[in-house]
Amino acid sequence: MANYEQLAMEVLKGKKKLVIATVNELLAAGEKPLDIINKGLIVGMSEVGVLFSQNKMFIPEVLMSAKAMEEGVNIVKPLLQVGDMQSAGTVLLATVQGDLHDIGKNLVGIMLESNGFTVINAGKDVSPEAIVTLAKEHKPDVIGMSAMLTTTMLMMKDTIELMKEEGIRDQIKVIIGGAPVSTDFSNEITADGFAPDALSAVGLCKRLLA
Ligand code: B12
Repeated sequence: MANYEQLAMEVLKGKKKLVIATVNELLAAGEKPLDIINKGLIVGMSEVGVLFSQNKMFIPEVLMSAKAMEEGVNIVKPLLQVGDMQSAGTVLLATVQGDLHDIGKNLVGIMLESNGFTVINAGKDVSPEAIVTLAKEHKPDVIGMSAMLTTTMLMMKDTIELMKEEGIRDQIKVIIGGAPVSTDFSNEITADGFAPDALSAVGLCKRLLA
């Protein structure tokens, strides 16, 4: 019988095919899609983070884990979506310029979508200019920026400054997330809020749009 520990271990070891098989087994056994993400896939990826910081795992292995995680997420993602429910709001998500980390940001997107938000995922390495252009085009209620590097988190500030210059800051809430950022940093750069994980990101968006 497949279980969550096994799934986490398969993500950690970057075993794409096994992850796919285990996710399917868990679904067949009636496990909830959200639990598969939170109790299995994320647990494995968090352990990757720990081992990577201790130099016990290296980039090629991390990429294999990331790929395995993505395959698992791709299976459960369609099952999370809420059909024709009226949109709770539109969120434009982007990983900031210079930053290629997108796993966490994509999870935030999935969680928002499964809670009725419309998500425009602008991808990774997105410049302040590109974010502002997309914002003018799609008129989102919220812009969510992700950064995982201490060197790229300042791009969030640049983006907010550009939004002010272009006159769109007042109409759009800005939230931030990612390992190096915090509520203090959010206040410092005059964002509207920080959330430490995908689930709290949903709560934050709901509060800001209430
Ligand atoms: C996977 C990974 C990679 C992968 C990324 C693959 C991908 N497609 O994303 C690869 C191998 C490409 C990579 C590359 C690099 N990485 Co890297 N990477 C990681 C690692 C191990 C895991 C990140 C991850 O996916 N975590 C799992 C997800 C689920 O968690 P999360 O990202 O934190 O997201 C959650 C929250 O933060 C929040 N959240 C995230 N975004 C947002 C956005 C909003 C709006 C909100 C509200 C919330 C929110 O919700 C998410 C879900 O709950 C971290 C270690 C760590 N401890 O984080 C290092 C880490 C981030 N990387 C690091 C480094 C140094 C690098 C490299 C420079 C390495 C190198 N020498 O080349 C490059 C940089 C590449 C670049 N230009 O971006 C450092 C950063 C150090 C620093 N302080 O700046 C870390 C912390 C590792 C370490 N301890 O040294 N990396």
